[in-house]
Amino acid sequence: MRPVLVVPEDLVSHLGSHVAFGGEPPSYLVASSAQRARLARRKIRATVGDPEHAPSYRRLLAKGRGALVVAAPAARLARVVAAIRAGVPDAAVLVVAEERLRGAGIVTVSPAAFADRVLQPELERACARARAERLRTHFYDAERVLILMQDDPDPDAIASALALRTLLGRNRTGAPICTFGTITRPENLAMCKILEIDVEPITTKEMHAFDRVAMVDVQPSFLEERFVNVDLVIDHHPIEEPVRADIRDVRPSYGATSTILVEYLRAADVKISQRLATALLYGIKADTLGLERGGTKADLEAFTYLYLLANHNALRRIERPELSETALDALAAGLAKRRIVKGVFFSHLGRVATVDLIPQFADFGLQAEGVEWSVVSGEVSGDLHVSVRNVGYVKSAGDVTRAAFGDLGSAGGHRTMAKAVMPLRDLLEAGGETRSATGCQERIIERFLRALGQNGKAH
Ligand SMILES: [Mn+2]
Repeated sequence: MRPVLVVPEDLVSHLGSHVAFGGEPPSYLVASSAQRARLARRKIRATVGDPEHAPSYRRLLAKGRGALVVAAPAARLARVVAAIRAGVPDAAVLVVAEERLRGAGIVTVSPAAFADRVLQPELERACARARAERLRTHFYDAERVLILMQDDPDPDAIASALALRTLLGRNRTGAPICTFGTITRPENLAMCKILEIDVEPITTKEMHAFDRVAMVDVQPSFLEERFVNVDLVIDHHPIEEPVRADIRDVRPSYGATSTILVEYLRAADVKISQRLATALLYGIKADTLGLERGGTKADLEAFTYLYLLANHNALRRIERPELSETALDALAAGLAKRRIVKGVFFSHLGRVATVDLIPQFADFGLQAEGVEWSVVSGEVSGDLHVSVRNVGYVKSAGDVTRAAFGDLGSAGGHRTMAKAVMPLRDLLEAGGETRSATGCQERIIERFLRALGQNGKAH
């Protein structure tokens, strides 16, 4: 059904035939036939009638119940709405006015909301476009651009680097993605492998072969190396030392650097491939723990946009690495030795080949019936690694883990995930036990439950 706009002529001339609702241009209710003729010349449909007269609306909506959009001067508004209510009591009415109008079936939208919801986002897009242009111009004539990340690049950094390279319209040769360190976490290695992203190691010496340097998800002061000139820094970490770079875009309120890059790409109308979308989505997911930590409206919007473009199969493969036969055996043994005490799933895996099995099994432990916490441990070259997970509505995992193991080594984390690493011998000696797997499990249970009690009850 065609919506009807009830508006004084000045607004009609502004809206004209440019507005459409659900693809259908509206018709107008105007006061005189001269007005209607003027509109007709511009191919705008209009009906003549008195907007303060109820029968006008009965005639207008005789063939069906269309919606009415009312934008009358404040002085006449109450009379117009009263006439509408008398003429077509059940019609949907949208009023454009500063003040909210009371009444059944009446929705008010203010001109301020128009500025807020329509103009503001477009204004931001215009600014982002200008920034993107400036950035691209700065790198335009460079032969080789170095895209630099932190020493153990995480998914947000890797995705941001790939996005920057795309924004600059370059390839691996023209803008390699580099780190002074190396990628260590298995998920991050899986990300690079599955999405075919080449991260290259670099030395300070090799750095001089580049004529431009860009940093993503890191700032010059976070790295040990000293830089003569940095061209660009895009990051979301808090600024500790003034950022020295020709172009700086640091937004500590953002959950991920990937979100900033998505804004650039969208503003510059750069096509985001499925591979890039998958990387960026994973970057935001990893840095915000699936939007649970530090995620803002901007992150949510970028996330929603990428979600439709990403390859979710690839994402699953990155997040859930394949398990080898050895890993399955270790998990089977861990399951057999599990202890569930006071809603906490405990399992000590003993010696494990790779450390990533421990957090993976900790995630799994949380699925046990009636369990709110999962504490999984394992030994890797003399160190005891403990991974802690919880359901989210209980005490902070970071706090409890620190209280339980902080005196023996590094321990901490976030609300739902935490980890601790300590020399195995220290744990056993602190309890006066001999070196045995059972002793280790018992020590962990005892320490963890004590810390949980001190730190408040579950719920
Ligand atoms: Mn980040």
